[in-house]
Amino acid sequence: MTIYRSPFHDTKLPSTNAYTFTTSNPNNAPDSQVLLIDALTKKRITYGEWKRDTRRFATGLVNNGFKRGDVVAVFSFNQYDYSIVVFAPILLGGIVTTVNSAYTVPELIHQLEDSGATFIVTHPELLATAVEAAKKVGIPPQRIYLFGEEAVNGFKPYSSIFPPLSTPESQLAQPVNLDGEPAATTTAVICYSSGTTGKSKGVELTHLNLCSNAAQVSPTDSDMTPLQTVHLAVLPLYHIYGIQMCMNVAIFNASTTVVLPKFNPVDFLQAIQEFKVQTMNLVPPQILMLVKAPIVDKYDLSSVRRITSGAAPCPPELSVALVQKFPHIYFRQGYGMSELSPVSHAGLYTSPVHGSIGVVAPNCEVRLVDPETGMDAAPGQSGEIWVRGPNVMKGYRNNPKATAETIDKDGFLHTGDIATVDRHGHFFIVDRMKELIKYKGFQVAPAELEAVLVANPEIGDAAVIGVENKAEATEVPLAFVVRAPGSTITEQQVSDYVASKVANHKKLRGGVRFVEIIPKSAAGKILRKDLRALVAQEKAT
Ligand code: 4UU
Repeated sequence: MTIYRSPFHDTKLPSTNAYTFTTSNPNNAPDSQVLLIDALTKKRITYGEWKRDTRRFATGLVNNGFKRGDVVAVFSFNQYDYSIVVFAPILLGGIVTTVNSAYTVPELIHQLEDSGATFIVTHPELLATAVEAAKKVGIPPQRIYLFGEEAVNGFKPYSSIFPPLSTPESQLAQPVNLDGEPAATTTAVICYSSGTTGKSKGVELTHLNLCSNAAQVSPTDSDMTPLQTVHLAVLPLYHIYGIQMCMNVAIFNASTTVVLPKFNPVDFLQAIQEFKVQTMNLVPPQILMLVKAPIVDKYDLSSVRRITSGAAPCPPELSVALVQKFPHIYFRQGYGMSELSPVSHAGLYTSPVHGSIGVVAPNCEVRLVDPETGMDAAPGQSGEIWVRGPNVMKGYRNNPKATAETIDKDGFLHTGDIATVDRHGHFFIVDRMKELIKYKGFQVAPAELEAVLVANPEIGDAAVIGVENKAEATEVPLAFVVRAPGSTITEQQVSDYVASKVANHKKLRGGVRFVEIIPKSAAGKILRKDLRALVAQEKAT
């Protein structure tokens, strides 16, 4: 059996409370260092204020009945103080579940129910959705708090439960001691992912998972110094890529993080210029924008040193074009998965291999396995990436069956991604065998869209696959639909119907095609491969 390992030595794993790790301050940042800046309002939070307010919010939660193991749902687009709300329950040995801010009421209900959330922190713009979902799952209104400083319809800011500023530090909540084994068994974060099949599931990540992954990423970063930089958080902070890179790792390094509430090209470019941003984690469509959009030339991006792309494939032509246009930028890809906390592979900024997701992260063991035979892929051949390491999730919440289907008895997590590896250990993703579709890095689960489609009485059967949209450097979902007998539903009506039921990123941007029958295996499984082959064949002719 061939196991691929990192070119880096294993690193010491910080088996402790994730708050304790995140604030361990290896760079000796002073409390006066600016940790967070709101790109739009320019409000700032220093390192000292961040630690104090995170503990004040934790204290307020306890005063309102929060107990170890309880779950806080954070339902908001990016806020500069988002990490305060995330780390307060974590320091108490509680759990945070971060929710996609585009979610509709039913999508939010599913996550609240499945995670067992009993508190919600949301944004005034999303309050109506939060209140409706909370009512359905029985979360009382006095446990719904807001970002910002204003009360809205009787709902108060989360800071309203802080103890007074004069409270001595000794009376604020302390991080619970999870040193050793408890760090490996205590869940800190539950993020939602469809994994390799089916609908969205709760990925339970422990304190050890989070701390380990931050420590694992460090060596791949540190071929460049300094680690303390001005970092831009434009990725959604509810996604694991944002949770780890824009909060956990950024705070650990005491980087000044400029937070953008939502991505749009003008605010993004303005923030880079104004705050002299040096490092950014992005997704491929944002790289495409930097390369292609004429508006980019109006801004001074000379401060930028390092860009990582992840969450979806970045074609080599795109990253080559980026570094040709901006010769002062070092580029690499990272690869990961929510279930891997998330990073198992990362490139090295100073020796880029375009098109590669990088080398294996320290403390990870990787296999490439032929999905047909279950044996090692032959040298030079592609195989499914299997990963074992301290960053592999605890499991899917309330779902031992799905957990057992994803993590095998030897502890390897089967990613559903197909890759090759060159003789220097650079991995290249060549295909995806799982159902998942990535729209601009956001997850779209075909099974979920199929369930929405067949719930419509005008639709007899349906299947969804991802198709490439090169112009936007992304995949988009395409639906194959069998009309119910007698139905005359149109493509537009199907699209509009789906759009009315799901979050924006799940819309059928790849279109709708009517067919007579959905190809299925003898066991009734949709043969997505056949549908993909059909699209590929049409493209070729
Ligand atoms: C081709 O997308 C993520 C996590 C991404 C991430 C995080 C930190 C990347 C780099 C980094 O430094 O998680 P999920 O769970 O939303 O989606 C996981 C799936 C993978 O299984 C794979 O199919 O997203 C796809 N993916 C990629 N595909 C992730 N990164 C890449 C990549 N190239 N670089």
